[in-house]
Amino acid sequence: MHYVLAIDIGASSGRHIVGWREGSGIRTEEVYRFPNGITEQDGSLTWDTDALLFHVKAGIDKALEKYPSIQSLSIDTWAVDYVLMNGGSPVLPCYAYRDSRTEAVIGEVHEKMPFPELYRRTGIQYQPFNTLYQLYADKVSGRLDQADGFLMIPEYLMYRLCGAESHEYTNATTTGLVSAETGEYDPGIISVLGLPARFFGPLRQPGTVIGEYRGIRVMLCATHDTGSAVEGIPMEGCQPYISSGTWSLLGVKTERPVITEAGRLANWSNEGGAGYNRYQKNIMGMWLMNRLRAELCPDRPWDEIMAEAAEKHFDHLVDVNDPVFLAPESMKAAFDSRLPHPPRCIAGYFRCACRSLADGYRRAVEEMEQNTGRRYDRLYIVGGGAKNTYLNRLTEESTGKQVTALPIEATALGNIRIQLKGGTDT
Ligand code: LFR
Repeated sequence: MHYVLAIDIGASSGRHIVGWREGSGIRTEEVYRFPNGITEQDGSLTWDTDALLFHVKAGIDKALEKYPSIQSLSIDTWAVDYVLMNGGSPVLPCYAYRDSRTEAVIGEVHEKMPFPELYRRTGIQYQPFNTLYQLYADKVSGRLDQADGFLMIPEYLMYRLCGAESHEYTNATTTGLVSAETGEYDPGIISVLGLPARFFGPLRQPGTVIGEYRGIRVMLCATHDTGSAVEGIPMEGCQPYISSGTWSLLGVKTERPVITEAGRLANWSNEGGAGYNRYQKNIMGMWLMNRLRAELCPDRPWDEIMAEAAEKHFDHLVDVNDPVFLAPESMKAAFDSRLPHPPRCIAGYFRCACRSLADGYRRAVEEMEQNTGRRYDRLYIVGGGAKNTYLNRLTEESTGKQVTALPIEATALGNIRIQLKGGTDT
């Protein structure tokens, strides 16, 4: 049997899932799961890369105990964040994208290259945390002077397993530095921003084998988790999807990037997929509800919270993509600051979050249809958020699309699927 191991790490947890073909489908078994989260260090938000590496290795040990003949493994994580490298060693800390250090430099970046020009070249949405702003902040602080390169988080973890430094295409697109035309780093942007050219080598495609760890081939999947998630959706044709986790990524596969003025103004992104373009929008997602729950009712089961939310009478909405929700100290206070009056009970906040999300999905679907010039009748929802039946119902009502909610580990499945297709060697 051809067994492969997907290591899928999200902002709040990671998992090791073994996969293999059976009949015409793919079978999977989760063998290891571990927590992840942002760590506060000297007033900054960071990732604990040592803890991640520890769990990556512990999970591989576990997987090998049960499946000693695993042939390949691959790691995907959230996008945009990276580890600076110097002579093969990390230059820490590894900042988390919700840290606010980029705020001070965004204006300067846009003075050097205005956002419309960045968008024309890359097709990548504006997010204050995009890698180009983070690298520029490192340049301004002098941190880049201590580094000879950078690796995105999954690349860093795989480097620590097999010793090969590689740069993978799907995740690279989220840096905001990759040309939509060539699919390689855009030297024009890099030189205008004064970033070191030596940091930006050629990109490798998902499916490339880069090395070996304990006899297992280390292969690149779509190392951006959303890239793997889209590959993991069992979809007929090209229908819209929402990959619903910490973020809700709503989009559709297209052959080529769609770069228009309307798309730029509504902040649509063109991110790399496993052989196609992902025309996609970031919507704040389960983050809103996860933070509300952690703050207001950490011990209450989700189904109870949602059942109560569905019955309340609080119908005000917020704009879920308002930056106030990105990293607030109190999520409740963030909602209060955007509502005419606070909900009278805790469930009211969750009702407001769900209805506002569904409304955000509606607007995004309308924009997507306008910008691509196509109409769609279905909407696939995958990932942990697909379990929220109340939100699924609201989404179906607000978008008018037939919702197919698949509470599957689409990201791990996509990671596995790419590995099973077989690898090309570097
Ligand atoms: C989802 C995701 C999104 C990206 C965000 C930050 O996990 O990868 O696609 O915009 O995290 O990296």
